[in-house]
Amino acid sequence: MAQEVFSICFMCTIRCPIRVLVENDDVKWIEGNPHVPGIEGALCAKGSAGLALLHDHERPQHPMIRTGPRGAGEWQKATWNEALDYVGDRLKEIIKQHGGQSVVFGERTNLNTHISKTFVKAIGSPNHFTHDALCKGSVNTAFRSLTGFTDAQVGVDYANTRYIVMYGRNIFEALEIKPINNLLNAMEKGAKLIYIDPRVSITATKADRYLMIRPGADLALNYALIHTILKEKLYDAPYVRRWVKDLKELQAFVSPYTPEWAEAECGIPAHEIVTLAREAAAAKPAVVFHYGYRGAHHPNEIYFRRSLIILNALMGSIEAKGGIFFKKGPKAFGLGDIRKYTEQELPKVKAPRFDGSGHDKFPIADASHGNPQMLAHAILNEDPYPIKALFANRFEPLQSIPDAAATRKALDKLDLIVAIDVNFSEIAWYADVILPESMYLERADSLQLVTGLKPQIYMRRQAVSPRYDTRPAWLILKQIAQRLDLGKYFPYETIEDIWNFQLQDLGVTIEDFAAKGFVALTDQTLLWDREKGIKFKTPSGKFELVSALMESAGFPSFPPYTPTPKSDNGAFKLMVGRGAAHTHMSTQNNLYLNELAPENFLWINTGAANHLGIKDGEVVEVVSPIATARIKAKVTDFIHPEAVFMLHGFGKTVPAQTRCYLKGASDALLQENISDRVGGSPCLDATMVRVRRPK
Ligand SMILES: Nc1nc2c(c(=O)[nH]1)N[C@H]1C(S)=C(S)[C@@H](COP(=O)(O)OP(=O)(O)OC[C@H]3O[C@@H](n4cnc5c(=O)[nH]c(N)nc54)[C@H](O)[C@@H]3O)O[C@H]1N2
Ligand SMILES: Nc1nc2c(c(=O)[nH]1)N[C@H]1C(S)=C(S)[C@@H](COP(=O)(O)OP(=O)(O)OC[C@H]3O[C@@H](n4cnc5c(=O)[nH]c(N)nc54)[C@H](O)[C@@H]3O)O[C@H]1N2
Ligand code: SF4
Ligand SMILES: [Mo]
Repeated sequence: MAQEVFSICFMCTIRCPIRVLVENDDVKWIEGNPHVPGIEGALCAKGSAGLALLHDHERPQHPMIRTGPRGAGEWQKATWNEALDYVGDRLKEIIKQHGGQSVVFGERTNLNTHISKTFVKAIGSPNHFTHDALCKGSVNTAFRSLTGFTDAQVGVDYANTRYIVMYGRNIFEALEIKPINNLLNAMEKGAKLIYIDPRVSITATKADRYLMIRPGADLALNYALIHTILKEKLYDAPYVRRWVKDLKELQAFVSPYTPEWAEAECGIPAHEIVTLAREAAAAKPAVVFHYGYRGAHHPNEIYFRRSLIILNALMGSIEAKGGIFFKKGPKAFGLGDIRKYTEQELPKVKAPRFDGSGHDKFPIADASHGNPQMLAHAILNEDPYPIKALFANRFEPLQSIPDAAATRKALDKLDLIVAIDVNFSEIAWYADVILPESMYLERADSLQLVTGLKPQIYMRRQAVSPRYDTRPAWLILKQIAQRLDLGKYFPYETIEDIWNFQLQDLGVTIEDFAAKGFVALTDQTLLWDREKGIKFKTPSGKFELVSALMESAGFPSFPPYTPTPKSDNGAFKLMVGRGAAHTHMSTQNNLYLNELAPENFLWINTGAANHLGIKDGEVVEVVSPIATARIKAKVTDFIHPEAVFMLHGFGKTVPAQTRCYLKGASDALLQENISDRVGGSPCLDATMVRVRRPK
């Protein structure tokens, strides 16, 4: 008889709840947790391919210590004691000679991040960073500048929306199951989806209206929308009067930005812009101008994200049913909070961060996440001090940070690189030590608090025993800390110890998760009172158009619009993104997913391709200011003539990953490392490239 285990998927960081059927310590079936509304059994292709990762012999099977030059693939198989001693000994030496700040620890935010942060503080380093700035740093700063909340504290009420506008938020490919199901239900009930992208993505094909925009010109469109909304008084007047500060300044600022002006800049006809403003206003406040994640990463990104959030405020949709809302945690319902190990008394760290986050280089970026795009600069220039060791835990600096060649060069300067990974990623292959983590079906992790209109807690339970000699990261970090005599900061032996600690203030027990895999902390939905109760966390307590946060750092809230330069003959904006079959750069070697999408292609407009003599399917060279790559062309009418597009995550160089080895091209190699210094994100869609037939 198969046994049912409720857990949490980790084929990507959306972390959908799953139900796993296990027989004889092997996984027979994975599906979405049927008890969770919005999930109800659904799983994406990547989630199903968790089975292939479990059984993959092309992943690290035991700890490994490098014996040859970095990246040469010469390894010595090690026991856990040998590998952990190796890391412990080197770390002790480095900290003694160069101080704790010389150690940088990067990870994709995960359920055990409170343990990683404890580890970094315990060794005396300020240098924990997450992927966040690379993903949505400027969204985060934009929200803080206007509302005082981070983007992570904001959600979209897809289920009840009546009108949703997405700018490169390619939700049906760069997917999240629950939001998609809720959105599809809303669309069945009549909600309208408007999609704006220089490329006809799958989401464009499902939209009620698709608008092809010039790459990088979304801000012009939004200023014209705001212009129209203010001029025609289409906004939610009582809401705006009550909550929105500095409307007059906004009005004066947008007055020159007419729909006709925007048409010339962004290519969307003026009458379409006016229609969009009027249609959205007719559905208010159940309207969403989606603030997005990744589409449209350009140097003006902070102002683009701000303009999107401002459109929501004008529609009165912030804290409205069918709009966007501030997520509520257990405290909002008068309950205790989930505990974290970072709450304990930890050594005080005086050194500034290595990346200038929240400091000189990115004064208003969120320093609790950092700015990983500064990694190569900090190492190569010893700015602000020498960096000697890097931990990459569930993070891939060689593919997730622009200008991979610079990153690789910087890594050569380090004394120690430790990779904690489930794959032979580029960084694992370049590391000194690989500490293989058990994959998610083989391990349990810290609990997940999902805040929202109804907060819930989810549990990742171990479904089967590890196939190979691997361990969970929460144990690996404790065992390294013990070798540095810092074990006292990790007061647990088992996952149950961690769970009991996390739950102690909540009146919930481990047993409560048995029936459905999660615990709902309330059955109430909480939206704040739109007349009296919205608790903006800005100095004024209002939605601040002129932002105290930005102005205090010397950044204007409304600088004049800078036009996007016209691409000349043969130069294109390189846009990147995700497809439904892969997670970033983690899954290209997965047996099932590799079959679905074995390589990436360069989308190029038919007219532009004809002009350059490029044929569909032919291998072309993409030349950026810093690198050249070869990739097959996909010649299509479905992309703007000023842009080319490729999927992120290909062009891998690790021979141990035989299925994806040298397939397609790596975007990180081609992208220049330019940042939006106000918002904090690198501009991943802003590199200009030329395309040519190979000589
Ligand atoms: N299958 C899958 N799903 C995922 C993930 C995954 O790895 N795989 N990752 C998750 C994560 S971490 C994230 S951040 C989200 C990302 O979710 P999205 O941000 O929706 O995803 P991207 O694939 O980056 O989509 C970028 C889109 O922006 C468009 N774009 C580029 N430049 C411009 C521009 O100037 N203007 C406009 N309007 N559009 C532009 C591109 O053509 C592309 O279609 O997806 C999440 N879901
Ligand atoms: N050039 C370029 N850079 C980008 C992007 C882009 O489109 N182009 N997108 C940006 C975005 S939106 C994001 S969110 C980030 C994502 O950046 P990353 O977080 O670096 O990417 P992921 O693919 O999510 O996974 C990183 C690593 O985690 C490993 N991994 C997977 N599962 C586990 C596990 O259970 N345990 C451990 N220890 N390791 C595991 C994978 O093998 C991989 O090496 O990249 C950003 N950077
Ligand atoms: S979106 Fe797919 S891969 Fe990501 S957590 Fe959900 S089921 Fe897993
Ligand atoms: Mo992301």
